[in-house]
Amino acid sequence: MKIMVGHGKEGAEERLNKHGISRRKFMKFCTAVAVAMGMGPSFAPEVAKALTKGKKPSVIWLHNAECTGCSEAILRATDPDIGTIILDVLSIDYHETIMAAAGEAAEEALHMAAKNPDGYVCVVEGGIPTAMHGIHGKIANRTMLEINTEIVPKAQAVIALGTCATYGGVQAAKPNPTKAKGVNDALGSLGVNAINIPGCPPNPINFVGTVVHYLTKGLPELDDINRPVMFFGKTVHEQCPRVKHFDAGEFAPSFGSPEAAKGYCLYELGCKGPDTYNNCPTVLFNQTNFPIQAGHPCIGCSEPNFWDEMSPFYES
Ligand code: FSX
Ligand code: SF4
Ligand code: F3S
Repeated sequence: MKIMVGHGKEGAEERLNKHGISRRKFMKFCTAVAVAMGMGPSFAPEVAKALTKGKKPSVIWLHNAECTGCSEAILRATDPDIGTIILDVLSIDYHETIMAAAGEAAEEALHMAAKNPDGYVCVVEGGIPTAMHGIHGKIANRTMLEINTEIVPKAQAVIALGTCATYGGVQAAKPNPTKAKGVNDALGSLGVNAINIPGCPPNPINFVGTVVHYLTKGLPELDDINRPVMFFGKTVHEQCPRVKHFDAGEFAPSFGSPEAAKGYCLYELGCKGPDTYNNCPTVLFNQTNFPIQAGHPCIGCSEPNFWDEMSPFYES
């Protein structure tokens, strides 16, 4: 069972065209990915090639304790419709949110995908509840811990997508009654070493860029908490459009104030941009906006334990 966009003899361009993604839009997206990867616009044709040519990697996409915002961020992205591109580029053989199959047929799809002789890549969303042998999260009468323990260590590459899968996320906030953990924390003893793409939600471009890097150059360079340096090498603050006001000591005193509207720094309203590593200010969501540009302080959503360590969110 496949849930991807059709994979007949027609080329990827025709398929994407059918879904309203013109070559122009596709190349614009590839340029955005190339720039986010730090490769410059001239790498765009390589991105396009990686996304349209060659064998499609089989992907098993697991869901654990989460809000599903990570999948939503990809599937709801517009201009271009990144979801369509992802579904065309990867052979997503199991994904609980979007697969047509349910019940035993869905279970069968998981078993078949796990037996793929060519192997598979695993994308994991959500924290893994580990208390009481994982009893707090079950799918098809198996704990998420059991499913992840079976599927993730055998994958050729593992991407932990979102702050929940990378570091535990909201369900790992104190007192963390389910003992939810990120993938590497929960499964590291089994040899799992996932690439972490945090963010609540993560930026879809960071996910696509990681996939493109994996397809063209292998695993990307990671920092000490397994984040690709190309996306998480700088703080939000270093790249922030309000930083000149920070440097000038110009701080917005309240939300909706004339100073906030003029672009003054949101530090006194609780901004955690100086302590948060992510590329939101340059990559933007939907290539349009990000929290600080929209007038909301950064709450540090891509940092480990941000619910505990970055709160209270509206105090500096
Ligand atoms: Fe967590 Fe993702 Fe935040 Fe939500 O799957 S990173 S709660 S956007 O959905 O896991
Ligand atoms: Fe730094 Fe936040 Fe101020 Fe931007 S709004 S300059 S990230 S403190
Ligand atoms: Fe998250 Fe801060 Fe970016 S809250 S989306 S890391 S601006």
